[in-house]
Amino acid sequence: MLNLRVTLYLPDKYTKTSMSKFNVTTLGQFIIERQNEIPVAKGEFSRLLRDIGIAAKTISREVNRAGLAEILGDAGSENVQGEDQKKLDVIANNLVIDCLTRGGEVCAIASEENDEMIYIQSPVSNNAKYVVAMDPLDGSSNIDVNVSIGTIFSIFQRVTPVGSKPDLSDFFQPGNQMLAAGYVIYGTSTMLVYTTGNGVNGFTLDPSIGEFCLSHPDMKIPAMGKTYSYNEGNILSAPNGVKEYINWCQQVDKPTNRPYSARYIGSMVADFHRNLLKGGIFIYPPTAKSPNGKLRLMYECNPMAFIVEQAGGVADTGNGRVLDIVPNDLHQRVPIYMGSKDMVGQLLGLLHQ
Ligand code: AHM
Ligand code: MG
Repeated sequence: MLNLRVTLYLPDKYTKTSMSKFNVTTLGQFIIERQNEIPVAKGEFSRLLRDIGIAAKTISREVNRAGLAEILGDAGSENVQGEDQKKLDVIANNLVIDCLTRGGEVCAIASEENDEMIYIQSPVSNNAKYVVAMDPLDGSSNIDVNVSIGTIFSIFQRVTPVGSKPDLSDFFQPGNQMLAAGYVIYGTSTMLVYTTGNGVNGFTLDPSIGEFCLSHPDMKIPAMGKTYSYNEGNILSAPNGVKEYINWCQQVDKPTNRPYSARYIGSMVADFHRNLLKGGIFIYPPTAKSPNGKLRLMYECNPMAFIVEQAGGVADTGNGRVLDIVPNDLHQRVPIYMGSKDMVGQLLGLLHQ
């Protein structure tokens, strides 16, 4: 295995000794070190991950200067689901599409912001082996109020022959066929977390060198946590099992003698990230308004399900494993219960009784 490291030497004024050494592993170095774990064309796949990292850095820059650049607010258009598109949604979408198009490793993209599959029509991309499903800016209701938002992505190997025109069959693969998935959280710092099926690793953007640096190697979600992330405004139309579980969370008959805490940001990436680090459960069941749940399978639930499973957690629709669903629509919605293994297990037990 290659062992590439950037060694930064800081001048005297930053250090007690004359020279101090900081070893960091950048995302680019890590991808190359780990590319042998990928069973498919390694160099191309590494370049694709690198392109996503570049798009993430660019979106991070736009998110950070959003207020200054007057790009907050509505773009004046709607996406396929009839939701207002925020200006930053549109900017982020264009940035990722542009980055992946130029990179040449992807033949088609599915995005929350586009009704149809985006076919990248160029001789180079036609020969590409991968497709990407993404939510360029998740948690968009939080954009205008300076609360954490994120980008979510998943990568599949196409099933149509290389060189031919890609079609929806390339996307309608169950999540268990995913090659990689990840998210970027634009929070107090910007982090990129991803998996290729060999554990989960997190990288924090160091603005001083403009690189994602490995900060959270081999992330594992605790089997139990003390927080639940659920929009309790929907409790009246929730399945009985969810009502019972939330009621149980609020009781004090636990080893800690106190109820669990409710933590719901309204940005799934941010809620998921906290639960991944601290333990917890994220719940988005069917509601009166969204009888199939609100969150989209291909670019919201599947990538998070892959990550949480790789970290030792569980992701279920209440009717089975998220990753086993064969999609039939790019914007298909599913209920989701995911997070710490024991918490999700308890909720599923109540749903099935
Ligand atoms: P979005 O992709 O349009 O931002 O919608 C997805 C978001 C999730 O990030 C979040 O968990 C959920 O919608 C919040 O929905 P609600 O306000 O119904 O609780
Ligand atoms: Mg979203």
